[in-house]
Amino acid sequence: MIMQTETEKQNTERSGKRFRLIVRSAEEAVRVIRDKLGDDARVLSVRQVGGEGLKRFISSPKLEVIAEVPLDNENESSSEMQLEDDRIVDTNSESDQQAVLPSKNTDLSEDQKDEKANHSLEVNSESENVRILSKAGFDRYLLREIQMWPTWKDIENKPLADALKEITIGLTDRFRAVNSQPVTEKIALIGAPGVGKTTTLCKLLAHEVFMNKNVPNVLKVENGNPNPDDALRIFCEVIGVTLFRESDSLPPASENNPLYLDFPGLSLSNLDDWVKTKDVLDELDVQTRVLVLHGSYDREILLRNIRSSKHLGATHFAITHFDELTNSTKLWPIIMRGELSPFCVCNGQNVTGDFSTNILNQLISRTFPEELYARGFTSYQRR
Ligand SMILES: Nc1nc2c(ncn2[C@@H]2O[C@H](COP(=O)(O)OP(=O)(O)OP(=O)(O)O)[C@@H](O)[C@H]2O)c(=O)[nH]1
Ligand SMILES: [Mg+2]
Repeated sequence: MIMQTETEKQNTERSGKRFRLIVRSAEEAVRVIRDKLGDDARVLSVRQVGGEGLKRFISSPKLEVIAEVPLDNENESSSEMQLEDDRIVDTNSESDQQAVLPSKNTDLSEDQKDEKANHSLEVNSESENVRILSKAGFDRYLLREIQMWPTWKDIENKPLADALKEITIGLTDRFRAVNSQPVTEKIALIGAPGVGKTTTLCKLLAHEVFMNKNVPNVLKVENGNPNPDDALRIFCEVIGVTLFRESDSLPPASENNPLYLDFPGLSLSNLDDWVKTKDVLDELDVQTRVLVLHGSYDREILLRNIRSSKHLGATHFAITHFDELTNSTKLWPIIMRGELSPFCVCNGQNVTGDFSTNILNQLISRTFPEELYARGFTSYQRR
């Protein structure tokens, strides 16, 4: 990592001994300079250096730092350090950290202060997996949660392929630990306007009719708000399902005659609507209250939806527009809070398909981009 160049050697006599460091981040530079060159070393320049050829596309630039140690402060370990550092250069070839080097007086955390200089390699490989994941678009909240797992210390030092595997196992275990409430024969789809409630309902109906060979019924609830039903009405006609607008004439719901309820959108800015909906659901004795979440909404909005849904006693969640997500990582931390049980994931506009109740599979298959698996695989081949 630290190499003395010819030019730098020539400058030695004049002002001190100069070193060139190729590091991945500002933090690493500060640590290496302090640990290996001493407190009096001073930074002369910082420059970003990129990867070569194809590597440019998968690795981000490193930082090249020129530091100088005053002559009287030079210690004998500098030459020993050289051998060791050559090894580090060989091992660490990629980085995505782009930071500006802080001054050598930058405050270091207690952890950093305790680190031994020779430990920097482990620390770098630890952050390498994190960097690769964040660069691949991994949700930062999920990343933070994973870093708090008791197994993280193991995972962070593993080769990428093994780390991905361990993360998958960790996520699967946690997903399975999430409380899963049973689905009853009356199922209401509720949520904010336009999130895909009616589309999801149609998908569920088609599944009931064609796959489960059941005879479902539908109740369209107005609840004081208009709930246009053209598409739903036509769809019900096409698949032979009866659409009710009043609850009085409803046949009793049973396992083979489940009742699905379609509600108008509930505004996040009007909690009263959510509370009123709870009364309707209670009155109709609907136990399964599925909050429909638009998968493309950002974390804060999704959490707000979940909070609002508490006012109507939501039990499950369905995620729509899953097809529009670049990956599923944003959803993991929300799901792992365990406030609602998983119901289904919707993957498109096709009302006779594009949905799955195997949420775990859906989430896992969209957690890591292909590119990461490919990289993990390459790291195996190199071993
Ligand atoms: N890409 C994609 N589009 C979807 C998905 N689910 C629903 N949509 C589309 O989202 C739009 C709104 O869907 P609706 O089912 O009418 O939504 P809603 O929640 O019933 O809307 P309101 O009843 O008006 O509150 C439609 O254009 C659907 O085709 C999905 O999983 N993926
Ligand atoms: Mg609707």
